[in-house]
Amino acid sequence: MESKIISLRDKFEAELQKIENLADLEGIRVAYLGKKGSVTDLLKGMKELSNEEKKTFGQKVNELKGTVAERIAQKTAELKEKEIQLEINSMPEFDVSMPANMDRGSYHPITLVQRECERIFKSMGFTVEDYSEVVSDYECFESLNIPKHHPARDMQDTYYLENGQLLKSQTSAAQNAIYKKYKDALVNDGVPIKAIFPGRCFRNEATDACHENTFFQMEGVMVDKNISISNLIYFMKTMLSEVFKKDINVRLRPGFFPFVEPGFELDISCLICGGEGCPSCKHSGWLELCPCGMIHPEVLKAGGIDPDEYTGFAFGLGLTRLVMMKYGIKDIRDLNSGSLKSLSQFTDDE
Ligand code: FA5
Repeated sequence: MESKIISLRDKFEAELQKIENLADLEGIRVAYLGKKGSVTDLLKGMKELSNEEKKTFGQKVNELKGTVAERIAQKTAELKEKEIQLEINSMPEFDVSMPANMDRGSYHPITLVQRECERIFKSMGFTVEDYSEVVSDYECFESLNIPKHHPARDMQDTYYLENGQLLKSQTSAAQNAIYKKYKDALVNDGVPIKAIFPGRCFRNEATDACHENTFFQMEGVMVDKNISISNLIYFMKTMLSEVFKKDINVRLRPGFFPFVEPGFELDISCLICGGEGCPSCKHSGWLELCPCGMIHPEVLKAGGIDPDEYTGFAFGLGLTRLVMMKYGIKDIRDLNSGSLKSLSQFTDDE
C-alpha cells in the first residue's frame, strides 16, 4: 500500500512540473484532491486492511494530501507572479516625467494685456486694487462730481438693479474708496497714493466695431504734493512704449470729464489701418484710448483729501481697445464672442 502512496506522489510531482498556467493547475488539484480524486481514492482501498494498518496508512494518506495541497499553493503563487511579470513586460515603455498629451487652455487676450499693464505699473510703484462690479450711484457718479441730472450721465447709461445699485459704467467708480483707503498714510506718513484698478465696465449702448456693452478699463491714480501734468504724461508714455514695445503716435487734446480739471483725451494712431481710417477707428485714423486729467478738487475733498495741499492725476485706460490695437483685432465684439478658435491664438508661456 505504501508503494501506492509513493508512486502517486511521484506522478503528481511529474505532472506538476509541466503545469504552466492557473487553469491547468486547477485541473490537477481536482484530479488529486477532489471528491473523486486519486488521493481520495486511496482511502477507499483501506477496507481490506487491519485496524493497525488502517491507522498508519490513513496517516500517510493525510500526509500526502497535505503535501499535495502545499505544493499546489506554492505553484499557484509562482504562476501568479509569472503572470504579473508578463503583463508588466508587455506594457509599452513610458516616461512619467513627460508632459501630459492633452490640449491646454489659454488665457484670454484681455487677461494677458491686463497682466502686462499690472506688471508695468507695479514696477513703477503702483498697487493693484480689485473693486466690485456692482456699485452705488454715489461711487459711480456723485463722488465724482456728477450730481443727479448732470448731462455727463447721458454718456454712461448703464444697467440698474432694483435696489438702486448699478453695474459700474467706469472704473473711476473705485476712486472715492481708494482715496479713503490710503488718505491716512498720505497725510500722516507722506506715502503718495499710487494705485491702478482694472475692471469690467458696462454701458447700455449700441455696439459696433469699437464699442461693446461690456468691456474693460484700467483706472490709475496718483496723489501727492506737487503732482503735475508732466507726471501724468511720463507714466502714460512709459506704459504705452512698454506694452507695444515700440514708439506709438499719440495725441493729447482737451477732453471734458467732471472729475478732472483740466481733462484730456489721449488718442493713439490706429494700428489696424496705420492711421488711414477704418471701421475700428470710426474712419478718423485715431483711437480714443485713455482719457485722463488732474483730479478735480471736489473729488479729492469727497475722498477726504485736502485739495489745497495735495494734487493728483487720474487716467481711465480703455483696456479692451488696447488689446485690439496690440493684437490687430478689427472688431471689438470678437473678444466677447467666446470663439475659442479666435481666442486661443493668443497664448503665452505661463
Ligand atoms: C471714462 O470712462 C472715464 N472714467 C475715464 C477717465 C478716468 C477720465 C480718469 C479722466 C480721468 P470714457 O467714457 O471716454 O471715459 O471711457 C474711457 C475709455 O474706455 C475710452 O477711451 C475707451 O477706450 C473705453 N471705452 C469707453 N466706452 C467703451 C465701449 N462702449 N466699448 C469699449 N471701450 C469703451
